[in-house]
Amino acid sequence: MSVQLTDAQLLHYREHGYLVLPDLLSKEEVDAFLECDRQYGDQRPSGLQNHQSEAPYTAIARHPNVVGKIRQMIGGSPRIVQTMYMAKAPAGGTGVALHQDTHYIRNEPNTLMACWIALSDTGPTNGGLVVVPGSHHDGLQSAGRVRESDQHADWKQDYEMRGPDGEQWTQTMTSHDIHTIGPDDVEYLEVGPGGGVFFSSLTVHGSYANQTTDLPRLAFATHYVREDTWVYRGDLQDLTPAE
Ligand SMILES: O=C(O)CCC(=O)C(=O)O
Repeated sequence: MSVQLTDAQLLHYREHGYLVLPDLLSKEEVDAFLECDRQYGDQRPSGLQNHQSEAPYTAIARHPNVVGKIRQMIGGSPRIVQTMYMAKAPAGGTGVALHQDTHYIRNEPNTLMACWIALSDTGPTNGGLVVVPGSHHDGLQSAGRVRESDQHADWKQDYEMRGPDGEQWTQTMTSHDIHTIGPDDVEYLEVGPGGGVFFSSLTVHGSYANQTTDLPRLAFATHYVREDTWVYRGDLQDLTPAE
């Protein structure tokens, strides 16, 4: 049975665009995921929809402590769009530059949101999550290319897109960086193992390089849309009910 969000927590999410909560996963659940990941070894599954076939991914993406809250925030029945396990190595493992998820995953109506869960201690020194509070109120912001390649992954990739009326096209996407945001606008979050951050797809967020010599930054993110949403990316159109 999941614990529901209080009115104050929902209000915080709506006003600031994110909400940090401890203990979404127990220590045993965190350890179980990491043990399965160790067993994958160099066969760790790639791709963005491992929740469809890999039990450890499904267990987090459909966890009742997460999904009950997503249902409240999203205002209806949630569908899983993608899952990502992100293990950022010490001594320079790079992060994701400041962005809004709607940039990468166009969807209509825009109901996309995320639950990002720490699987290790995470914070400013090892490349923990950063958010820009209140940024979701400003709509989709214009973005440029990555500025600091020692901090952030820089990539370019073609995606097949498909609209609701059957129209198809190829869209080239690059890693974004929102240049209008300065260091003082960014809030560095400290989240311990099992704790999580819920954030909307218009909330500017990202992470920096892991500057520690010995503290990997481990995190698992699931992105959800409400059931009435069209996702344009062809590789993400197979949506999985979250409950
Ligand atoms: O954890 C990170 O480095 C970035 C995560 C992120 O951008 C996301 O989950 O949408």
